[in-house]
Amino acid sequence: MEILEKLKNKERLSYEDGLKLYELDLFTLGKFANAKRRELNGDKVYFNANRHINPTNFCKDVCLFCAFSAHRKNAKSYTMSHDEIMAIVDDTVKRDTKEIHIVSAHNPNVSWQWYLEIFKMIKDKYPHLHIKAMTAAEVDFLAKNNGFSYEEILDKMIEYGVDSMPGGGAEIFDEAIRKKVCNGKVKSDEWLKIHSLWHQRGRESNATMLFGHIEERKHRVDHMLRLRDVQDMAIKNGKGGFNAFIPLVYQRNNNYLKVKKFLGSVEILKTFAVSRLMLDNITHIKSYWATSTINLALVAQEFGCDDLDGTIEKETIQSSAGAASKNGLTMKDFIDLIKTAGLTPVERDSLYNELKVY
Ligand code: V47
Repeated sequence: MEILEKLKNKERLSYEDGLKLYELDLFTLGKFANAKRRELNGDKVYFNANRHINPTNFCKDVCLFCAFSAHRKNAKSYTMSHDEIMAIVDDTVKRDTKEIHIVSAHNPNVSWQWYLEIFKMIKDKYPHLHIKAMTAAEVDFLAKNNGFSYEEILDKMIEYGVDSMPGGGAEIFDEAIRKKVCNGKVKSDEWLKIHSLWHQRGRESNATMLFGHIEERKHRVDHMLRLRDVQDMAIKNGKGGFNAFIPLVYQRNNNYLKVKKFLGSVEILKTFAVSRLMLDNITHIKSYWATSTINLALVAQEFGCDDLDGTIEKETIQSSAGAASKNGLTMKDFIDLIKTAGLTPVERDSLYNELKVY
């Protein structure tokens, strides 16, 4: 079979190959994905000590899959004061948190300074904390809402202390599906352009894909290939790039998306494995435990993934839609679970420098 030959020869895979990968049985596919994972990351499972903060849920956009933003089903809108945000940071640093992951809704009632001064305030007090903040959807919103170019917003982010960008807002790049699930939000080519501009500034970011809703396999493969092209460009330029690809499993509660058929574990694992093989130029594939459950996230470590994300402490976006991630996990949980799975726990920083191998 031609696809098996290509896998054995470690050839770069095309769109058609991506679809053929899905046709393989899970164990054949998993064997190749695991081999690639071991070639890149050995038997290490990465995680970090992080804290998620979502400063506001008031959003001008209505994404049908979202249960986090304030809308009819979740009428309670909030916007934190900077003091409230700082109190969370003051508390979390006591537990030796290394990364603050900040994602907000697109709130037209606050200024661009309100968004960006959060980062400056944290950096001034805790210069050692890594700030992973501003999805490309937020960059697009701040730019369009305030008459700035993407370049101007990205430069301001650097000035105010953002270290790296999270992968949110990518959803699914196929324009027809995107229009159905999140019409009005940052467009696919804009999302890709924003990350590319960030990479040109020598900076690193992540990339997500929301799957298991109304998209099909072909849309997932297309999504991966658009990211692979952007990463090729970063590598060619010798600057910045994507650290990790994060396939987010769609959570079904409290939102407006009418999904008839939900994915089973086999299709979820296949998607992790396909992404490991298609994205030959992105070193890490994260099975984000909040959306895949910690149990499947651990199994996924044998199917191409090498990262679980972090302790999180408090999670709002996915848990609003039904995920069991509200209160995070402890470092001890991670270490014990990874060891029990027969793999090597590695605490990393946000850019995948190894801090401690257990
Ligand atoms: O883009 C919204 C997703 C994302 C649902 O970069 C949902 O390290 C599942 O991007 N079911 C934001 N997902 C979170 C995000 C992220 C998470 C963890 C790590 C990183 C990283 C980034 O949350 C959004 C959207 O795709 N989301 N609603 C839902 N119902």
